[in-house]
Amino acid sequence: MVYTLAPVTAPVDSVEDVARLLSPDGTRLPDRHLDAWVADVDPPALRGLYRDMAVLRRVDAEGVALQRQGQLGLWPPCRGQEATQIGSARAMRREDFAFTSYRELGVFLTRGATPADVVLTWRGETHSSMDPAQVGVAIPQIIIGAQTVHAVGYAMGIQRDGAEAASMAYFGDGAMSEGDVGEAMVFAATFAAPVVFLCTNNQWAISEPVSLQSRIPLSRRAPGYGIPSIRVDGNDVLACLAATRWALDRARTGAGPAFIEAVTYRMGPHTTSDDPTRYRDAAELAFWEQRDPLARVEAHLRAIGEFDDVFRDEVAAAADELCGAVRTACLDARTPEPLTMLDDVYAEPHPALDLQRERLGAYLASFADDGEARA
Ligand SMILES: Cc1ncc(C[n+]2csc(CCOP(=O)(O)OP(=O)(O)O)c2C)c(N)n1
Repeated sequence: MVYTLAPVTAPVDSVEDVARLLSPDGTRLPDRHLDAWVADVDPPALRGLYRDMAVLRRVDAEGVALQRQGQLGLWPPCRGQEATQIGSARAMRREDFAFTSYRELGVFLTRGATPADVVLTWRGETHSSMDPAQVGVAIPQIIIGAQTVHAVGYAMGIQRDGAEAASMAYFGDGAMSEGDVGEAMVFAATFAAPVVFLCTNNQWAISEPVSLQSRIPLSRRAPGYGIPSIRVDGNDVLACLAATRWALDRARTGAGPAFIEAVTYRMGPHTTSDDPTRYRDAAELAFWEQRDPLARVEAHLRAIGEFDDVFRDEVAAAADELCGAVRTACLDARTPEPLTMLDDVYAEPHPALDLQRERLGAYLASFADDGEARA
């Protein structure tokens, strides 16, 4: 008999209660579960992870700047979350497929999104600038948690195809309060779907702290669905890489879904429309500044003699180049003909869509300058 008459109702555990391989000061720590999954990560590979994170940070800052200059309608910054995004995305193979929210810029870049992909949607020029099949990432999801259901459906498809691949569902701590996520986890567990749930716990869902939404660490919810889980330091790129490799390997080899809670922090606002100083205090920000994901890899690389000015300049040049291309893609954007937005809705002709196209066409024509169209 299982008794749950006294469930845990203490507030969420400490953010330090996580599996980690790199401490905030850059010390390499052993971990009996994670070590084997990053045994191949030598100094060049670690430098590659640092480069990815540094480039991501710069491109993210460029997005904020472009929004502030009026070139983009909105931008959801991911500063602080670089290790979670790069570590997990680098664990994926080409044939795996990711379903993300709007904040996973690092996942898009890692999967090969182009500079135009990064900005055109936020500029309002297109519904989605990416071709999901090419990038291996579904179009960014704005509906909180909806992508988890899509990821499970895709994983069940993989399973039926007998393919050795997996899908990844990225979502935030706030999404854990959504029904979709619960449904996704029930289906994933029931069908042993090859899906990895990666919950980026960045402590806040806009102005609501995670402690309000969850009495227990989010990773502890997964076993209730029959899904194994791990809670890792989301600011530790090595731990994120290791945990995701573990989870993806399970999924690809038929052992079913896994859940990762990456404990991190959103350093900036929720989006460029938000003012976090209204709901967060400076001490909290200072606490997380000390746990910066890039600083700890740099400290570690310096300690082992792998970080010098040449490398720093090389990383800066790579970031400059990509930021330049992103800015050019933004400033050179051409607004497409309005009717083309209906082009890719269905693969085959559809009468309802034809009617919509006709009506929209007539509406647009009503703005024409010649009196004839207006009459
Ligand atoms: C179904 C749904 N409800 C509400 C919203 C409004 N909304 C946009 S972002 C957000 C907070 C999401 O927080 P979290 O899941 O922690 O992700 P984060 O933004 O922190 O990455 C909310 C409630 C939405 N987009 N979709």
